[in-house]
Amino acid sequence: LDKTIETYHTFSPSPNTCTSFIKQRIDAPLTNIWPFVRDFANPKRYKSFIKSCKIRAGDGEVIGSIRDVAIISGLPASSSIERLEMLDDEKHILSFKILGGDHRLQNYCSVTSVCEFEKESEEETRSFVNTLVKTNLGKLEKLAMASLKGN
Ligand code: A8S
Repeated sequence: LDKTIETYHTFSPSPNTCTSFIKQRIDAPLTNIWPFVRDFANPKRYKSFIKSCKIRAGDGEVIGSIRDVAIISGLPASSSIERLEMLDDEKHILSFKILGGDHRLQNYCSVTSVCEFEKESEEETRSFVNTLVKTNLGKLEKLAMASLKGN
């Protein structure tokens, strides 16, 4: 993970540009996440602000593919032209650059990567104990209800 971040999410600072980095934890296997991220032709599947998208060059998988994205109203933008820079199904990285369009971002480059985490042992311990205690409490409820009817 750290290596991926260092290699693909770090940029040498150029003057007058800024960078940002966001992490999102998703409690689902990588196989349920990566298909959405890798689908350069259909960004609308998980991006909320997109109205529509058309592939203008390439097939959406070959590097250099270009998409025309239409943005929903209410934002200071109406369109974006984006070029696929990297699509790595082994490392699970997708990257694109904005070539143009009607918006205020200049020189924008996006890198999205997906990586799987070990379930933390604290979480595993908690969920193990919770299963046992919930089973016991379920039995306690049944006992109490039976005793209620018996009275
Ligand atoms: C992405 C990330 C961004 C997309 C932005 C930041 C954009 O599509 C929207 C509004 C804008 O003003 C710029 O991964 C632009 O898509 C929703 C049109 C590029």
